[in-house]
Amino acid sequence: MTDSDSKKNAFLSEVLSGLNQYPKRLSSKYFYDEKGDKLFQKIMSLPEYYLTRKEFEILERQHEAIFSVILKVTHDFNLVELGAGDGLKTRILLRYLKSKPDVNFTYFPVDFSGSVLKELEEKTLRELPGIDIKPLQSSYREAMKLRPWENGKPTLILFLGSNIGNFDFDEAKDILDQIAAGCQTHDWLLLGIDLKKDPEIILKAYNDSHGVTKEFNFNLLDRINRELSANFDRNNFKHWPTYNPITGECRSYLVSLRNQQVTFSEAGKIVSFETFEPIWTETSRKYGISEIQSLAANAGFKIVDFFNDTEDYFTDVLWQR
Ligand code: AVI
Repeated sequence: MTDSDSKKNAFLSEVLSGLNQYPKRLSSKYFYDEKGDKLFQKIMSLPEYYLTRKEFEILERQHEAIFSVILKVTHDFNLVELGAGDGLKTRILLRYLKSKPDVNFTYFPVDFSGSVLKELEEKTLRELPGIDIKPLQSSYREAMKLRPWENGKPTLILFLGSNIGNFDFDEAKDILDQIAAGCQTHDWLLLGIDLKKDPEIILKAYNDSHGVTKEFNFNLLDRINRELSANFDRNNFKHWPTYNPITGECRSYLVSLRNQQVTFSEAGKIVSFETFEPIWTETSRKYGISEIQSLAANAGFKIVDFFNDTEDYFTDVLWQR
């Protein structure tokens, strides 16, 4: 079996098992095909999607303060980025590090999407020629198991962009445990977390006026149709984001507007939907400070400092093992 066959089989079995669950659920990791990557880039530049803008502000204004902690200890380290995406924000850090002649580092961007990684490598090398960059196409978990960066040097792991928010609470704890297990004592983790705030601001970020987030959600159905020979009709579903201020979970659903059956012709399977039955497609969790403190303690990290934007919408919190 080729690599692409086994990826397709894994996709099919995850989709079918999710759609046979109650409530029906699809993993948001499958949002990111070529079209999904482009839509997410568009989302990041939307006025309502404050997350990227706020994290940009933090890194732009506070990168020296963040690195002063690390450069006090070492001038020769690994910079690992989990879920690197387009790497645009990280280039602020790379530019700064490259401007310091006495600093030596290797950049290991990790991402699930091969096309995104390729673009990131090209752009980084175009803008910052000579950077030592070693991309790794992998999930976070696999990367933390493989750890190709392990060379005895101290490591700073970047896990930015509120990517941790896309995991359920227990999964997030599990990932942080795995990150901790793959760290040496004194290694650092810079974790980008979206903070709890006015629910209206949060909800608008996931229900933008241009309908890009809606399109991003629907693209999952298109992708399943394309890659798994299914026949979802997007006109029969509604994009429905919600925010729960107690759990901090912003969830996206696709709600079936009628009693219907969807056929997976190649696999010979049929999935039935009742009228108004939802598919839960994404969680984007927001955290409070005390929740962040308990996440750190749980995984065995000390909090070094919180680096927030001026409105306290978002934090890049620096932890040390
Ligand atoms: C990638 N991730 C942090 C984004 C988020 O905010 O949860 C994905 C996203 N989903 C809808 N809009 C953006």
